Amino acid sequence: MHIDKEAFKAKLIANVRILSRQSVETATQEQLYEALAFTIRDYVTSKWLETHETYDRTGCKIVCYLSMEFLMGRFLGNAIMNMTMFDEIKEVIDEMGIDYNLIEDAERDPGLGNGGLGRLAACFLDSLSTLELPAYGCGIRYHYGIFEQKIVDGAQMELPDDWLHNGDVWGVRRREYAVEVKFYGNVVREMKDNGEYRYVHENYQSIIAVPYDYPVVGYNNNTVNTLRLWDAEAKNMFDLEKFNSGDFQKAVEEQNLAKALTDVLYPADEHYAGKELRLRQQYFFVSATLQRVITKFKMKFGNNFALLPEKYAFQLNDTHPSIAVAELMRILVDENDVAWDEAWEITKKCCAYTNHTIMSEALEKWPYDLFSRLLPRIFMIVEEINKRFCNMLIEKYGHDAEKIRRMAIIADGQIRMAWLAIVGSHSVNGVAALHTEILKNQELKDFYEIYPERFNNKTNGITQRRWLGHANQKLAKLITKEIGDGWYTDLDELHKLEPLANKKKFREAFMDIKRENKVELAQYFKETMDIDIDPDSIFDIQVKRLHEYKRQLLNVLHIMHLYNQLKEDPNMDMVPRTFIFGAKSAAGYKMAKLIIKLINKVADLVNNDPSINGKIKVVFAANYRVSLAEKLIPAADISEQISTASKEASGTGNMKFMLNGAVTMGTLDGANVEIMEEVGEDNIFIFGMKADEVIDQYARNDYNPWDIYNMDPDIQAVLNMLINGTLDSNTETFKPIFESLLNGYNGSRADEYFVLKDFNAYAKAQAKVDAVYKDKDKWAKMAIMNTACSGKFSSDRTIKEYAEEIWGLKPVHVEMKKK
Ligand code: KVW
Repeated sequence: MHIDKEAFKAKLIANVRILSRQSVETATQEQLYEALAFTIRDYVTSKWLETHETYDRTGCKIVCYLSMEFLMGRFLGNAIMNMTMFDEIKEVIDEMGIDYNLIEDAERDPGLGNGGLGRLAACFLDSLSTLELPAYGCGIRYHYGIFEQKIVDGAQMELPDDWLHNGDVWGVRRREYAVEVKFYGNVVREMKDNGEYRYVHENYQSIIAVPYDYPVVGYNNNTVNTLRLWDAEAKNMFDLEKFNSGDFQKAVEEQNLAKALTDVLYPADEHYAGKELRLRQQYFFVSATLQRVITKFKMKFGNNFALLPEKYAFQLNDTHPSIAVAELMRILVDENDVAWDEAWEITKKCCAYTNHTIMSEALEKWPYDLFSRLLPRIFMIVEEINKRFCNMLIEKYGHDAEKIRRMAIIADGQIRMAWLAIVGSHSVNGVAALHTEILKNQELKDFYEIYPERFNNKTNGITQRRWLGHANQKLAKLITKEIGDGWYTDLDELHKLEPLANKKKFREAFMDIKRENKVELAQYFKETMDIDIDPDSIFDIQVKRLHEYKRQLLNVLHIMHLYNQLKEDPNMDMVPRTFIFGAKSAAGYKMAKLIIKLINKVADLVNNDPSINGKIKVVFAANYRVSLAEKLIPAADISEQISTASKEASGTGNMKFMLNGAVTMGTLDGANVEIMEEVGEDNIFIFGMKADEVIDQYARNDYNPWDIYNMDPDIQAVLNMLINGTLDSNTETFKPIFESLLNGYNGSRADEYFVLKDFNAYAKAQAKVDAVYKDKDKWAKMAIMNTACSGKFSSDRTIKEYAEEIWGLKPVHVEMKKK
């Protein structure tokens, strides 16, 4: 988009003055950021208004992506890139003597999510806007995002993430769309005029849901969709009646209650804890979203609810918003007098559910009493859904009591949210081909048997705009120079790089950029951690949430093994390697925290031992988050994707690394399987057990890791380091890790994730990396092939599949009216 540079400059100067009472010369980076963001927001707003005017005028179908998490990353740079204003803005900023990068860095990184699931939601929104698909992201405006991680004496410390501290430039409070959400109380039955019953919720507590809208700018088009995040406010602060009647104290108390609701994101990834506040958050944003949608629907289309599935689709991001199934039934049946059967058909047509994990500890199962107390009417509706579903099962299977107990939505005093989501949706999808097969054949077999037509796969993707265009501007420029800029909206264009892998000049240019990115990262580590790393070493990176199944432990045990080898033979022939980790652990996940400590203690040992000649370095990059990922990933040579096969549903970090020319070291798990299909076996390092072997091994239950420990002196030496004082003078510190690997810990199986079973295969694959890297040409070809073959993993491809196969959603072109 072309801008009038002089007009832009004037607006920017005015905004610095209005917002901060400063001049460009005296303003801080934060103040300059705020002023620039406001200036850009003005351009965004014109398109935003036009987009919604178009949606209203055409009455088009809209998808609502319901998610507890949106890990958006910084807005400013992304908005500027997607508006294709970057070059001009950069020029203006340079002319004004301001360092553009410092301004971008002054933006707080809004961490309203834990990891892959929240980031996927953000990539999807970017693709929806770029593909001109009408969409809302619907979620919660947490006042505190994922905690800020500090490392103190090797251990993780959590600090609050006060992301709203400097204000909220991108959020627009929409007081006029506030809705009431009701909790607790009781339900009474009333006779309607026609002799039927109506159920009425009484004696409830109210919270007001107020939406804040954030713009989601499409790439090089006029579409600006909305991320709508709901905030909680107290009812009596709202309507001032109670206030005037003197109940000030009560109003303030209520305000505190309301505030608690949206105060903080639950920082546990793939872990269900059964906390009431979490269920309150879920119902709060789901109810607010659906109430608002139905109000809007009625304004546009009247009470013909049979039309609802043609106008709205609700995608449930995991089971977290699955209460939507019951809430939509409540709104239709109780509030709009739609008959149950009709409402049920409408609900199923509107809702679709995405499953992201088979990890049993992540399954949401709410205790009956908690659920019925908090949401008495919703509970009744779930009971009715369950009754009808079980009757259907009895009709189909006779009295196969075991099967019906397994499949019932309510059983063992719990409400199984995944079952509710499946029964109440027309689509159930997994997030990678392997994952979907495991769902169909194992975890959700019973449901696949009755509803085969509902099951489908949607392999995850990532947006190339943020993960290449913004994160790796040098590589983006080189690629555009060679093959044009079509890849911004059609990532398969990258295949045109394949023949260039055979051109020496291109290989050099490609690897020069990789080296520059490594130098920049080395500088960052020098500045922030005062650590020296060698840009000519292999950058081997594992960044993701800390989870036992993701096996950061396998990586660090292998580093300890390399260290032992170097101690024995300091002249061992190996390419120097820098192992980089980034990972947050849930605050209460003891084993994960201990693994973080282990990585840091190994780093202390290895980095401070001159006898190994700097051959290996270990860096734990604290506070891993989207903005740090944007620095790390472009500098990677090796991408560690080493989860126990069958456990990682998809992974999306794997795709970001591949796009940036890193080679995957991985198991055949999640989307790694499809990455190998795309890039070819020769351009990836695959090792270890396969998913079916893992599943069979669990079933046989005859694995004894002691056999490995006793037979393998290398593994024995490494494990002994955990308990012999090498790493920590307190020999008890890492004992739980030793225990969990050999005997099982806290009721888990011994080496539940097959770290020892896969160790040798991993070490061998890592030795192969070393050998291949020595051949510079060969490595460059592999790296280029990874970028060239990453087209499939664009979230544009994923979103097209959702739009066509699940939502029946068509693009709506937005045209700017001539001023
Ligand atoms: C609770 C999750 C936050 C709170 C998942 S599965 C479950 C959760 C649960 C998050 N996150 C991850 O989703 C990603 C996106 O589909 C997958 O790539 C990843 O494999 C999966 O672990």
